[in-house]
Amino acid sequence: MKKMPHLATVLGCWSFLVFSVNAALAEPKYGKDADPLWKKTHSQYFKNNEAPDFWALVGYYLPQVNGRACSATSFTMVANALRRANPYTREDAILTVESFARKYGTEDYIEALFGKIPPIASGAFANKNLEKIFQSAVEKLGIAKLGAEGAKFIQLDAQKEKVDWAKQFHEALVANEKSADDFIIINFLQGRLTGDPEGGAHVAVIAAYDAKKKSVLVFDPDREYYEPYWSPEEAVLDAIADPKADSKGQVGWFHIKSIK
Ligand SMILES: [Ca+2]
Repeated sequence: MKKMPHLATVLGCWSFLVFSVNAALAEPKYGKDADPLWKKTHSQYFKNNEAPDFWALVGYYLPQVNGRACSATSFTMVANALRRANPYTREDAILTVESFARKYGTEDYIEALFGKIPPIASGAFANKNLEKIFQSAVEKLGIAKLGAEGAKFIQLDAQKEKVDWAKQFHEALVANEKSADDFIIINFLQGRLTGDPEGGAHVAVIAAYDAKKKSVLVFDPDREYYEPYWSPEEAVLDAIADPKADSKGQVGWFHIKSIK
């Protein structure tokens, strides 16, 4: 995440003002809970598993276009992956973050993404609002006939114990790994995984689940600073459940799926 002076907002990708700190430059880029893909720490996973989500997503792995666009970028990747088998013509364009937002976003969402005024008070990036936008988009894109079935925000129940959350998240990962007809987009505290204390509230796509190592491959759209990284399942849940991951206490993940 980063070091541009960014009027971060609890409603954007990053949750606080960030400025360059020279001392931080001596720290390694990745902490103990993030292994970048190039290290091949999970090479056996790719030898022994189909990795359906990874192969469907990798061609559409996008960088976020600004500090507010992590959720829009993550959804755009997923939408393209779910539309991959469409009978495209030469004239058909692949969805970009901007075309997704302008075609399927609401006026306040577009303003929150690209406008001059930071989206502090609009609520445009609240998870329940994003859920509505994603639901509308999957329906209009032909991904799901009923958008509400194609895009859901799975909110962790605050009344339940962490052990229940762990079970719920594990079951979601196992089910999601079975096919590229569905994807999980997580709302999480980025620094909990990368080790960078400046990494605030963020959104990314899960590209794979290594059940043997209980590890999650995160396609982080913050590509100016990160490549895909593997993180322990338990750490990813911690990052999702952290109260700082969402200003309204709506912690959880999005489940986007194709329903024909
Ligand atoms: Ca899947």
